[in-house]
Amino acid sequence: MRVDVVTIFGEYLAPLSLSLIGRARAQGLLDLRVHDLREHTRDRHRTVDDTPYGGGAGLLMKPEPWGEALDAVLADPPPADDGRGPVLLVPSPAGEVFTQAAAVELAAEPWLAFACGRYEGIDARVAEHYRARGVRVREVSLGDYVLNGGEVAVLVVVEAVARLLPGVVGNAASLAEESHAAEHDGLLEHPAYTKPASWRGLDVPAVLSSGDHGAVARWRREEALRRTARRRPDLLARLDPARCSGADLRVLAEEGFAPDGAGGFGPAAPAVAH
Ligand code: 97T
Repeated sequence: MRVDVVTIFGEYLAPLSLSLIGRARAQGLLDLRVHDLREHTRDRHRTVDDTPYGGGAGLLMKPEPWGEALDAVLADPPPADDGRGPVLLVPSPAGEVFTQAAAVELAAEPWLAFACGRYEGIDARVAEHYRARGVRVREVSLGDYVLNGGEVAVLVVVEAVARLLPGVVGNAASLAEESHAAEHDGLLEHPAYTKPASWRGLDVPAVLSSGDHGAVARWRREEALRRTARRRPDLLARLDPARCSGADLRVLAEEGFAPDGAGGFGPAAPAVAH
């Protein structure tokens, strides 16, 4: 996979030379190229930002350096380009939330390009222009918090995508990854323990040493359901009641959830006293 990143802070991407991603690059599985946006300015001060039309605090990134930089990236396709060009990812707090499903989609692409905004973002005409030229532009957010710029989002997206590429983590691991969502119904993982059996007065739950594989599986399922209900109730909207046992329904009812009539679970209607 080819990945181009345009940024004014290339040093921020140094971690992409480490660990599994660094090895994938050394092995040629990932061809990651970092480009300095300022190389595409034409003024003496290499200006990349300016004040927003309509007023307001902060600075926006000017469109002209982005046009020059992204045109240069598009003009140098990898051999694997299928003619569709890259998916252009623009980290932004106003983007679609980046999920594992998006990582799986992007891992199937031969070419990704990232535009890292700083300050308050990039002049909106840049995304509009490349969309009009047929580039598949995706504005992506890591979640509901504020960063200083897109570079950390690039670290996250590249790691999530690259580890899905054949040979990066090891085939067994990537196959397990694919079955993971389906097997666990999109629930949070149950808690996990290793040795010693007792640590600082805390014991590993006895069922995990019982040798009763059925009991272990039921305990893990219950813990996953309770954790998800308490920490990520939004995920229960996508839990199929048809895939739930009577025991599952009882656990979810204890946590205050019932089938929502729309193929998932939602807060149970409070019981009314007669
Ligand atoms: O807050 C940001 C500023 C620039 C680029 C991206 C972000 C962001 O991405 N996910 C959350 C916030």
